[in-house]
Amino acid sequence: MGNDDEGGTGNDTGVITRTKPKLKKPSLYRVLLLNDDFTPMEFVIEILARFFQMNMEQATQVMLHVHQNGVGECGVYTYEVAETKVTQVMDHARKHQHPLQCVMEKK
Ligand code: TYC
Repeated sequence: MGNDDEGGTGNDTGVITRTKPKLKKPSLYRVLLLNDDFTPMEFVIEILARFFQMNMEQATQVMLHVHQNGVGECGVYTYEVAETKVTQVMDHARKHQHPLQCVMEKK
């Protein structure tokens, strides 16, 4: 009884009638920006617009949140996308010699 390959109807007919694919949802990761005393506000706004598709108003709000609270969320992504965002931000910041830090954390 209770064939795992049957659908969720509870009718144990022995007929395989899966309607619900057993797909695991991917884990999600927050990409966070950390405050520092040196990276210019305009540079952070530009990063948020360029790599996180924010408009100027959103980018300014998030930048100010990080400036005032020490940390803030840029977006939530699957592992590889989050990792790519972190790398893009860190590479861009280093290229311009700013100490900006970007990290990811599991939700
Ligand atoms: N604190 C910075 C300044 O006063 C601005 C800043 C905001 C830096 C957000 C980093 O993630 C950051 N110039």
